Amino acid sequence: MASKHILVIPGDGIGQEVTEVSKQVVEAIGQKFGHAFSFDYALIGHAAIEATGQPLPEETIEKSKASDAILFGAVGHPKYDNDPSAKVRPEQGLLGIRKALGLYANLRPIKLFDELLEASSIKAEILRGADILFFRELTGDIYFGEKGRQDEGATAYDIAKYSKYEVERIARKAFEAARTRNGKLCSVDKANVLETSRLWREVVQEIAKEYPDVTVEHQFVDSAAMLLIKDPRRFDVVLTANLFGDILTDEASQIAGSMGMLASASIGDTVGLYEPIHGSAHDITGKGVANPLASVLSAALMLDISFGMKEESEAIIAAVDGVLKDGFRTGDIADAQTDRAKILGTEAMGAEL
Ligand code: GGG
Repeated sequence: MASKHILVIPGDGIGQEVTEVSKQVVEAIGQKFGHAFSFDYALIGHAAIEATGQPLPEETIEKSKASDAILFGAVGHPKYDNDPSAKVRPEQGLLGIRKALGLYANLRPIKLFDELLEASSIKAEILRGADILFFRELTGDIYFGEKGRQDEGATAYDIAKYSKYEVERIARKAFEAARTRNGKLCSVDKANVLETSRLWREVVQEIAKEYPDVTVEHQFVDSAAMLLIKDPRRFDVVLTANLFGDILTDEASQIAGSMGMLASASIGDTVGLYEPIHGSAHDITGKGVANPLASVLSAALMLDISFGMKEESEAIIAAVDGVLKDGFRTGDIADAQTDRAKILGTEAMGAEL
């Protein structure tokens, strides 16, 4: 019997609601397959600021390092969005934990369940069969460079920085994945304008020589953004930098029908962190209507990637497929054809799995 210790970091807003559902799904998998999963909790984001004054308490880092995997929710709170001068912010917790744990590769599968073809705002005939795996670099770029103000606050700057090493290690992960899929990789940058992107492209071209079986194309980010909507099936593995990956995957969530369907795995050389790509969504927090499936699919990634439990992971994906086939929907993935009686809240959707 495998024994795995999971740290649950629900964070803020709907993060708390959806993570509870995915934890219950992992417990059910434990019972069904005979695994002993133990759980602990830790604070991050606004919840941590309220309790400790810090968005990422030292205790959360220590518990993370002592765990076998992390099931993460979301961070954010509208009060900071309306106060741009706030020095302590929930998002610092998420960026900080990625940095502290060396989680440099963020895998974001854009998986379209057939039953949601009509829920997307993109035409079904363009979408059918779309299946993309994004590799978003997670610990560099403009997010982590020096930032500040000049001219008595009237000028602001954020410096984007990448080292050759940082690009190499994420590129290798993406090339390895492309090998196990369709042997196609698209690297997205802005090399016609940005120096960091020119380095990015040079390094990707260099690494590509180690993978002659992978066909590589380079796209500028503006063109990639357009092609994702126009012809999503042309993409397979997409490799990109931190900021571009953040933006493009929110856009790509529309291919899957909703942000509420997109899972992610953040990996590096130590413990993996698994989280839905959506944020804390305070507009729906406390209403019990959040879609828990992105978090549940993140738990499936955790079982597969961190624990090597492929069959268990596939059982979760099959359960998600099953509830969608049975016609159950949360509000974000319902369409005009949905039986109104089958529009469920967060907990009820979890109970159907
Ligand atoms: N679960 C994802 C989440 O909480 N997103 C909010 C956020 O601050 N995202 C910044 C980022 O992903 O870089």
